[in-house]
Amino acid sequence: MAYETILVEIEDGIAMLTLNRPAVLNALNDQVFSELAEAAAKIANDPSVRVIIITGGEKVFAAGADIGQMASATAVEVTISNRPSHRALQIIENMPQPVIAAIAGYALGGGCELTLVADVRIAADNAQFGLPEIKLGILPGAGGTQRLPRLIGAGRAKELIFSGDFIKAEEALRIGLVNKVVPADLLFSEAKKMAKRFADRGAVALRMAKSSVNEGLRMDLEAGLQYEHKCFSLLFATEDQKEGMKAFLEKRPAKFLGR
Ligand code: CO8
Repeated sequence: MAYETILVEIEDGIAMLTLNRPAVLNALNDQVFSELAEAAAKIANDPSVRVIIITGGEKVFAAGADIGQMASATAVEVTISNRPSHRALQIIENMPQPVIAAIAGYALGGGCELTLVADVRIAADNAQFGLPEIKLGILPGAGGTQRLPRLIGAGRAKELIFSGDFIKAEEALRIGLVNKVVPADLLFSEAKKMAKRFADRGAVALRMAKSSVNEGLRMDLEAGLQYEHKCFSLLFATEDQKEGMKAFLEKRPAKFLGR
């Protein structure tokens, strides 16, 4: 399928999803969310893709949901039009492969919320984050009031949500909103370097590790530990586990086949 608002490139097992509405700073409308959902669902089922990078390109990640589309919406329309965004974010969050968000420039509102469904966030030193919805008389309704407190704690999340203020990349790093800040011109090479590091690991163990963390966060500790133990035990049925441990004992790099 040809997409109009996103670009999809797959190379060496790494899929790059790029938001592509530069004239409106990659504002996220229903079409973007629908195309993201479609592309992500396809990639999730593609065993040749080991890692996904989501970006908005070199200048901006995304300045939020499309205010033009939302401005005159009724509550009923929003209930319905919310579906593409929620569907897209849910699909991306549940992709079996690791997802890295590579963020340059503004990541605001729904743009910031999109970064929250990635597993890892790398920010360019020119990145700015914020949830300015409160200044529009709404709230961060694409997971911002739920995923952000789980990531950085309720106090810091509430400060961002209540003020609508923007924070710079270094502050985002300090509060744990991003994993890493890199010079802007190195953003994509650093994201690809990290993607390659993940891709070199055993694919089944990677998927199980992601599932163990994500599912565990939805459970209480006891249930999470049991889930982790099931994932751990299951990996002993893989060739990769045999190879990984054999390679260690033979003092050579492991060659994982993803099975
Ligand atoms: N929606 C639509 N258009 C936008 C958006 C947006 N979120 N952001 C920027 N644009 C457009 C501008 O209107 C402008 O268009 P034009 O050239 O035709 O006038 C163009 O992009 C460039 O923007 P600016 O001229 O404003 O650029 P500046 O560099 O001066 O300012 C800012 C950049 C600070 C990012 C500024 O554009 C801004 O404040 N944007 C809005 C940020 C915002 O409030 N985001 C939150 C939106 S609400 C939201 O995300 C809710 C998510 C939850 C709901 C999910 C369900 C759908």
